[in-house]
Amino acid sequence: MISDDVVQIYKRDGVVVVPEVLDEDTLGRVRTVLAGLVAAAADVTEHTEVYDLEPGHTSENPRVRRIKSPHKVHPIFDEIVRSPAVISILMRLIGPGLRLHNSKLNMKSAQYGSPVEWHQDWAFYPHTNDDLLAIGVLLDDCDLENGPLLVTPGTHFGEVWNHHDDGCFAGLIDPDLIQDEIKRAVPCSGKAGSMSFHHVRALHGSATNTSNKPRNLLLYEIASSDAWPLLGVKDFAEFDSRLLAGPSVITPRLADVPVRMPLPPAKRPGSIYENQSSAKKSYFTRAA
Ligand SMILES: O=C(O)CCC(=O)C(=O)O
Repeated sequence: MISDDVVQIYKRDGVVVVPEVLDEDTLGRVRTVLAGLVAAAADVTEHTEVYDLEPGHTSENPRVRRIKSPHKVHPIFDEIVRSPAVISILMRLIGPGLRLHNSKLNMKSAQYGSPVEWHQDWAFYPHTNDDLLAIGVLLDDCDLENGPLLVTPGTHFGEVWNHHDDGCFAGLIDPDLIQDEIKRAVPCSGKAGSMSFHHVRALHGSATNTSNKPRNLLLYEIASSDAWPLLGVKDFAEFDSRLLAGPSVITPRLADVPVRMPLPPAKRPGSIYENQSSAKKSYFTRAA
């Protein structure tokens, strides 16, 4: 599915976009499921296990910022991450053993979709080794206008920045500390159905969607199966149910990697948007 060149780009930059992996039929089915989920958000008034809501959400005008763990919400999201096309790419990048860590669907609706402040995923879920990545499935055509994921090449080899504010985890980096890296960030743009792959230590963020086009991004966090979460495994059967390829592993591989624990926990738990909202400084401008 991907050439050696694509694998080399991922290893060098810590980010690569593979064009149009998801077919039109699957895209259409996902959009129908998503429209149903957003309509059903009319019944909720606050964040739930499924919904993270945008500021300004009402039952007349439901505004969803994120569907949490969509693989638990509808089988189509599990089907996509287990599809032969996706598994074959993952095998080349971090295989052969693979485990789904989690999934999320960041909506970034036209005109107000919220930004995600600069961070490294590694600060949220450190593991025994860093063979982890996030897949970003573009559910809409995405360009500089509608708030693409921005990733800074090469940062996956560097430090893990402080993601704390006022003594607690806040899920973002003080933008003054990373001005040069922000300037070097590249957009993960492409046609709907394309997929970005970014390393768990790669610095990234994304701006408010002020355009008239939606930017829905389905994200899967994937670990090599010998990478174990440093925050622990609460339910081993559930942990193993997320294996995507290869056998169960009880001999984690320990690598010499920089780590910061996301503790004490965020003052505002629930989602990255909530975590980041407690910080004093932010980089991106929010919709009015
Ligand atoms: O939706 C985006 O553009 C950013 C996604 C992200 O980095 C996250 O949710 O952790």
